Amino acid sequence: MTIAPFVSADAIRTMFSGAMSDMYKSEVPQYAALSELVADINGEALAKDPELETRLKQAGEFDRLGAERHGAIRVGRPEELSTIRRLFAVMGMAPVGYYDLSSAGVPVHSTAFRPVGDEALRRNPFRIFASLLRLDLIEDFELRREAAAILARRNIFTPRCLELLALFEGRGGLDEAQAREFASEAVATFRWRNEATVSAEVYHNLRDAHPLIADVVCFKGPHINHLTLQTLDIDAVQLAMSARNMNPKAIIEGPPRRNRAILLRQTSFKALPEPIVFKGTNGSIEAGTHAARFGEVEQRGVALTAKGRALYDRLLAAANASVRVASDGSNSAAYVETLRRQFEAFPDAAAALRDEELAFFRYSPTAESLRHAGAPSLPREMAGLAQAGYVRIDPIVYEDFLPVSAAGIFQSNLGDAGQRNFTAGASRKAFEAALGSAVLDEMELYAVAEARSRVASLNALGLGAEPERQGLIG
Ligand code: OOG
Ligand code: NI
Repeated sequence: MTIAPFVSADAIRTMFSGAMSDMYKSEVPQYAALSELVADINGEALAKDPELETRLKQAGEFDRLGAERHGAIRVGRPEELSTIRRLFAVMGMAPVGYYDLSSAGVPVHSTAFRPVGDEALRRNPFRIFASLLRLDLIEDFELRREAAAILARRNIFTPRCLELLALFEGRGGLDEAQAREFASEAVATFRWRNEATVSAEVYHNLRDAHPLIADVVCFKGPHINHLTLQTLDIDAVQLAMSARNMNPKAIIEGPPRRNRAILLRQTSFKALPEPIVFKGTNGSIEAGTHAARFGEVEQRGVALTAKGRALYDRLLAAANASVRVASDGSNSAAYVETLRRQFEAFPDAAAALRDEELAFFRYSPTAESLRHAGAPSLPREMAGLAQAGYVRIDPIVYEDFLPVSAAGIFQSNLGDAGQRNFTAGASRKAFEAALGSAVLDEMELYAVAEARSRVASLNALGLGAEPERQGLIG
């Protein structure tokens, strides 16, 4: 008997993200329309800037411009989250970062499942933002008990999905046919089902406690609530969505438009009301609607160091304190202007971002310098090499999410009724206990990626490692 070889985690991730994309485009036609709009705008951006195509090709981005960069799900029980962790492990996605959304009035805490290695990220950076409902934040004891009882009755995974998961864990891999089947069984967990598992009355009671609670508790599974495309010009997408009556969010979340993009900018069209049916009495049904699902676009920039991030957080908080964005978008121009002014304090040139240690960069030897590897004429250390053009310095892309942005995205999809105050605060330990593992520290991942690239560059040039950086590389 011959044994078929295992498929790589990167390949399974790509099967999964492709299947999710097909499913979501057919479930939410306005998302398919957004994807065409984004393709047009990306085409225009490429036509305007002849060097952009070369840069994207160098970064391995060009061929997958139209592919999704992330999606988001919300689960209800700790056991659901831990199985989700195992599921994404098959696809080479590990939990990175802890996001407390309760301080922004959303009763969940979250992580991002994503690839972590440079190579895996280059192959397919698809991520899933995964939130766990915090029933402990429902004040009404009876309602909390009822929500927990409803959630306890459901099983969000297909039996075959669990079987293949066990097979993977037992044998350490899946062959091609198993991998394809696994991807499609995994996607089934996240499909839309229009039947609520509860009556209209229970739904509305939960909705009144918080719209997100109804979204998580009242359905058979954690439907994917959005997918996110990459755009080369997010400001153009925002304008085009308005022009086409696609009901965009009031503002683009994140930093303002800049020469040197930092972190992450995101916008979306708001969740569309969809027809659902509630359980009626004696097996009857009752018609209703539920709005949870939307489409998003993102544009990523360089990852910031702790120092850069502190500056970002301070400037963003100052802008938010001076203009509170109205959900109808009536004062968004004032907000955009305030944000722009605040961020004048954030250096907008690569050299300044580096010199002030505000952002992370990747170092690589140029083809020319490799020809001189080991030559005594080469400068001995990085600063000299960089100055003489012997190493290339590229920004390390921010691969994670932003809690303030995420809160804005949740809120614009929950309506004004989505605003609440929760005082319980972050609960990372409880989240990790539910997850069944610790979450990785994103700052450390970026610091290690930068340090490794420096050491690898020096080694390639025959210059040995920089001793003071070695401590970072485990
Ligand atoms: C997740 C919102 C967070 C993002 O892009 O920041 C998110 C959700 O609505 O479930 O996806
Ligand atoms: Ni998102």
